Amino acid sequence: MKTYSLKKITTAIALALPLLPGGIALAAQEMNLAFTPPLNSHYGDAGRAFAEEIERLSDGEFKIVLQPASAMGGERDVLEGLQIGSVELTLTSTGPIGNFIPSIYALDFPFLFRDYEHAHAVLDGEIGQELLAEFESEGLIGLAWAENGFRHLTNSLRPVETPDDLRGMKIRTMENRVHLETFRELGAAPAPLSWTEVITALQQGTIDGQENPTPILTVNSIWEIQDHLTLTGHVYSPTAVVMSQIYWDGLSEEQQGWFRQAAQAAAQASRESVARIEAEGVELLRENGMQVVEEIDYEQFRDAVQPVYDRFAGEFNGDLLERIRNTQ
Ligand code: EAX
Repeated sequence: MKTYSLKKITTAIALALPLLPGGIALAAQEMNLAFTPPLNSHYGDAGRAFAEEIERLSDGEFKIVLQPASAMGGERDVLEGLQIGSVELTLTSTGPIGNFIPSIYALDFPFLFRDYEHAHAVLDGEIGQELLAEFESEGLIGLAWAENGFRHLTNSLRPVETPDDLRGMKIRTMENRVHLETFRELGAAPAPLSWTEVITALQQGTIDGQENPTPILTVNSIWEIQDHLTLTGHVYSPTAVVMSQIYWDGLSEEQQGWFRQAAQAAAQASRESVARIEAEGVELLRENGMQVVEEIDYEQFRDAVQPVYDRFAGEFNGDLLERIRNTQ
């Protein structure tokens, strides 16, 4: 006889109860939405938009509990949590996703996206939907592409204008093979670390620098532990809105439609938030004492990372990289 995990039984009951005759008002089905940045961030804005939209569409049948600031662990831990059903939903960068779904690494190649319009055209188009569909092979449901932003480099040693300035610098990267190789090719000494360990590692000097979009730099007051900012824009960082397949399978088709719609609202809110924060972000970082290198020798950086394309394009679906480049 087929056995059902307690988690599956309680989920089934919780989802079936509102259907009871006599319209007994029952407690909303609570679901956690975990992410690493704090609540007052572009991720918090996305999470709030998601929560409001799902409660509106479900007429209060579902209640989203926001779990910011790595309350449920780093991005990789949380993705594993979704796979076993200990977490329902997450907003995560693509940092650790390639380890689960290798084709997602295509989004992590350096200097691949020209600007935000290009990134949105790719992610909102055929390619973005194809990649979201691949999540299911890992017990995850890719609902939508929200935004983290173009990543820039910070460090506590010296201004970085050329790859030579990076030589030997201990740079934290996300737990991502393409990012690791990118900084190795740029001459740095990259160290893959979960975001949950970065601030302490910078404070203790075990790493000299890190790279993140402006909204992550400002919300974490990075000027307190980093002196130099270089606007490299070396990688576009999307944020995936992901649900545990265990919970997804317990939803009706109508309810699944609500979660997709709420994920779209989260994506839109995050893009608006990133644009708003970026409008004043660099000035805020400068006002707080960071030395800012606005212009890099782009060709030098682009040439230095060419081996990453040569090495990985074969492994991570090189055609996809071509299709991304050709997307208008
Ligand atoms: O998703 O780990 C990172 O640097 C990410 O940009 C951060 O966790 C937000």
